[in-house]
Amino acid sequence: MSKRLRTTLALIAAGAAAGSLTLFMAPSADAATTLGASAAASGRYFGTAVAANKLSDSTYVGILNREFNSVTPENEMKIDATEPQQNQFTFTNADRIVNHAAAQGMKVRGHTLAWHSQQPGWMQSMEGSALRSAMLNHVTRVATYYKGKVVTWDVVNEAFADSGGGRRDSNLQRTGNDWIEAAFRAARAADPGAKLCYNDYNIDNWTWAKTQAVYTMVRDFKSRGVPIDCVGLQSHFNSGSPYPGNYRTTLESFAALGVDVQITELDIEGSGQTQATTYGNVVKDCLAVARCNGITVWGIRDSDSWRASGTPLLFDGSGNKKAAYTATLDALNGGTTPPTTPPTTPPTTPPTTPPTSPPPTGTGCSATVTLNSWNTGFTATVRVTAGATQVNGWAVTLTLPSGAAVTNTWNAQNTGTTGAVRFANVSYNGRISAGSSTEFGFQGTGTGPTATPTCVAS
Ligand code: G2I
Repeated sequence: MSKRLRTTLALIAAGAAAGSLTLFMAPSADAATTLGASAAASGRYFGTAVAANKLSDSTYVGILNREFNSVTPENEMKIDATEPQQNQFTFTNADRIVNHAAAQGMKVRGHTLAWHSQQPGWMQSMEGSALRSAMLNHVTRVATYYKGKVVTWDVVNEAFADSGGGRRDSNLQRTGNDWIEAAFRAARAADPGAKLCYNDYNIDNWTWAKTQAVYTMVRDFKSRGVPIDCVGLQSHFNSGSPYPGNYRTTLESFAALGVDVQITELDIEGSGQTQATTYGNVVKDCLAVARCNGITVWGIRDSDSWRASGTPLLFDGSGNKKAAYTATLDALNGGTTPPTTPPTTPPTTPPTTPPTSPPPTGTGCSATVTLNSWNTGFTATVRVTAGATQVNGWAVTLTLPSGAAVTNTWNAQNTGTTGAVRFANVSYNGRISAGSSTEFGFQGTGTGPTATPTCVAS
């Protein structure tokens, strides 16, 4: 080999190595590819409600362990579950969730210590000072049992009326207006290390009387030194209670009182891109507020939801990621989804850049492939270009040689991994204006595709 050729090859190899370095240096590959790790990259958590009786469902647990780093027992820490008979406490089901979370390194949100609903029969029939004592005893006993294990408690849940800006009538409210602060003081005394939240629904819209009433209470608590650390916005959205355009204002306003804000029971009824866009907006609003430090969705698959018919969650009934999932993940990652896994074997041959399809003509779209190959695998960068009119969605089909297989894809969703593999746009890159381009990529084993790709626009 001539010296000149050797030098040229060395330079190309260096360039290839440098090219692959950007992949290796992609900020913590995991941080970009799961909800929990992506949220953790900005110091937040991403959680879900969990039902103890589903911990034997392998699909459910697989998604739980992969995607989430916080859990809220959906029903197992409620008063009827933990104190079914007065002064007889049962933590079996709650412990199953807490132990699972501990084994997986997940945080636990405790839900909930004092609530007008899901009271055991003995409590429902109590009133006055006997009820006040029983409630404080419950708060103390449960918070003490979980001391050091529950990071954040929903101390009081849903204490405000839906309209009118006042308290909800309940047996607890009738023990005296100070029942809420009494519950917070008891929780602080029992577990001084836990964050203490007031949690409610329909406090998302800043202009609503209920939101203002909770805001006024929190401001009063802070001014008088009542121990409160956070406000939980349940954020159950549907057509009757839609995501409000002033949601970020609400988060900012509560945070400005000196408390954290958490989105505690998020679900959004709907489907497709409309639902996905709303999920993305909720996440962006939280990320825009420094003290919005975590988001919990109220279940994993649509079929796990208390509103299953409204398909309000991030995974479908089979456990597949929905468009809402992608929009949520993208928003957590600041709008883009970088490559998921760097190549495990560094490139050993120079990259080739053969355009494999003609430049755009007329309507529709076209695609070109750039391959970066090594002896056992390749990465492919595919450039999708719109023709003379805007494209609103696209799908590129590439045929892989025999023996080759796609191992991961970024900025597109693939169908199939061998032979003719179809790559469709994801939520944020379907629209390409006339003559413009977008890129996606994938990694594979074996030899990369050399046949001309086809691109279909929609
Ligand atoms: O209603 C949605 C949520 C509103 N905010 C407070 C949350 O605690 C509440 O969660 C829901 C659970 O998702 C449901 O699973 O709370 C409901 C009432 O506590 C839960 O429903 C109950 C049913 O009413 C019971 O009949 C059933 O035994 O779930 C129980 C366990 O499956």
